[in-house]
Amino acid sequence: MMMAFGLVKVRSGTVKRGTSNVNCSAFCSHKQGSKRITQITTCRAEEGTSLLQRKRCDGHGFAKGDPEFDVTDPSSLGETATVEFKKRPSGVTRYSHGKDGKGAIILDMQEKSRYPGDPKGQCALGGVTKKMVIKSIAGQECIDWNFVDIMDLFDDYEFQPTDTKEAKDEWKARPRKYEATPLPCVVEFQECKVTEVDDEEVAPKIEGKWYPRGSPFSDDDLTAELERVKKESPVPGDYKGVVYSGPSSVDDAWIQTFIEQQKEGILLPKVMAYQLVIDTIKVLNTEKTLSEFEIKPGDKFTVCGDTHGQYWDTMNLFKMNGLPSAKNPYIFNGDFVDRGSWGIENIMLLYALKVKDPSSLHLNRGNHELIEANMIYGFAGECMKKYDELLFDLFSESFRKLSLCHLINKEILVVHGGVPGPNPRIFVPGMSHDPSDAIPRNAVTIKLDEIAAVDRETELQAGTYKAAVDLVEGDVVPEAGKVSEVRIVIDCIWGDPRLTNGYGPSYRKSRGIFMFGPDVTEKFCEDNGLKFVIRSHEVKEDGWKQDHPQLYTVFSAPNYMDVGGNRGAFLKVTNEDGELKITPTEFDKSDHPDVPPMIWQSYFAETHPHLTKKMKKKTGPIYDSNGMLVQMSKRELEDAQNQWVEDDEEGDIDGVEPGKTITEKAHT
Ligand SMILES: [Mn+2]
Repeated sequence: MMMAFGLVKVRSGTVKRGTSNVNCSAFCSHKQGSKRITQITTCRAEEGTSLLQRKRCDGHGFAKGDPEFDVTDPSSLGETATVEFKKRPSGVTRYSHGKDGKGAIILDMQEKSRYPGDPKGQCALGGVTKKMVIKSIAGQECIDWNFVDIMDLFDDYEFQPTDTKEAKDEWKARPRKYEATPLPCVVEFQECKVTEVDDEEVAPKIEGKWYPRGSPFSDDDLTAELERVKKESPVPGDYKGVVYSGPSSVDDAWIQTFIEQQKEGILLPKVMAYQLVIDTIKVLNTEKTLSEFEIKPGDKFTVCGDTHGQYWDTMNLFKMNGLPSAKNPYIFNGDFVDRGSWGIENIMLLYALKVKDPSSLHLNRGNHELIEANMIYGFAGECMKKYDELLFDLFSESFRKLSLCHLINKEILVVHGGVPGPNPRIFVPGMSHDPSDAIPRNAVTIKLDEIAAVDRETELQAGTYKAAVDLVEGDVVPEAGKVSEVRIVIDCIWGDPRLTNGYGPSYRKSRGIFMFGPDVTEKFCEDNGLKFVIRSHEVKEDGWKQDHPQLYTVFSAPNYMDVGGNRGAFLKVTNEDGELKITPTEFDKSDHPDVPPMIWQSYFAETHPHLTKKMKKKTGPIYDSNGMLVQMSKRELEDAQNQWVEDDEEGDIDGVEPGKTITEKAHT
């Protein structure tokens, strides 16, 4: 029996929410040299125009919450104002565009002349006001042109002192249809009716499109899905691989054959894949948020870190250290999928081993066992390409049932990210990792039984993180020791250690995730009677690191993303006459077929544009968390721009209330 969960219960709508969705998103790909760039943006431009304009060097362009207007509708237009400009800039600090990327409206401007001859006072003196659109430039009617063309023709911008020479050169060299109009020039502006956009509005679901399933599967649901797939997708006649017909069909020989066939690209047929995931759900159902097991004197177990779809490295790890068995038990500490391009192969092998013998392979949930991450970093796309959308929903269900941590001999806690801390921690966004950045308001250690009591079956989304650091209204200092379940979940799967004492904001996401110092680890271990904490979640040069005297990191994806240059590692824990000892083993990358990481991300973006607003390629200059431009060389800028980044400013999963976890607990 499951309990009503978490955020919905704890927060019940009284919390100040973070950002939410805009009304729609545009999606566009274009060629840049031989490289195909795919951009996701939230502007309402027609395809190919004015994408991510807010990041233009001139600072103009559409941003979330900008009003809507339609310059092609004459009834929305009013009085005009005409100004002769003798200098640039005009004093307008931000233009945005309207429907279909057309028109240029003034959203911000200097509203007075600060001294005689102030060029930035030209607009204000000429009677131009906010919410006017540009009607014509030097006699050229352009009111309904594409935004970028109007901007290029008027050329009304100024470089910021922080703009690099490279950024300026690149900006000047951008392709443009119109050169800047020579000065002096006469520009006509016209009033325009606008519709203000409700920033908190939840995007309506689009009929006929796939959305992640927001409710759990009952036993009957699972049976019905399996029956459906049996009918719709019988095993192909030419399938030559292992047969999965339930946990008892898996033995050592089955596993060996399965490993080999996946290497050859032979996946389990759909109906068997469904059955394996469903059986895994049933096994995980019987496990706990905090699972425990015992290592007897003379015995050992192995802790592995992130494997991230690097199937060839996982196979190598098993080759080195043996397959899981009663005498050789393992914990895989989360992040099995995403990024690497063999997430399905990796997780299917782990799930087959899990159902074969649940007590010889233990699994923890990582931050990549979340729908939010899987829709950004590839696994959703991979699953849909190799199987289908419903199987992805089943995977998500299985991920929600994974343990958050494992406790070994009551002495070692294994958790993906970090140790949970008090709530709230005051967090000043964008500051350095200074201990005073985040001050525990109540210095109470979270106890293991509190972690064990957390209902782990939840999904987090962008707004959840922010909501988890916002204070509940009227509850400035919560009762000592009371920490929301969602806070514990976030800390367990997202936290990172740091070298200095105290807590600080993490470099991950914009807010709501913390780093913790050696003093935090020490106190957590002392108050919980622990000897060590083992976590993963961060790439380390040698595949492992003793970050704090009582805290180890282990990471098992060598040459992470094909470029990390790091080794992988696993940690062997042995019981020597009652004393637990930790010994690392490092290993190098394995060769794999010539398929780069992250290929499934683009596939998901192409097939599910309505869900891809949260991922984008960085374009234009790079800003830090304070919104300041980061100075970097052209090379560094190119590298930075070539990375997919999570747009966590852009909020939550479509159709779900911002900040809420998406799983509604319908079970009784
Ligand atoms: Mn991780």
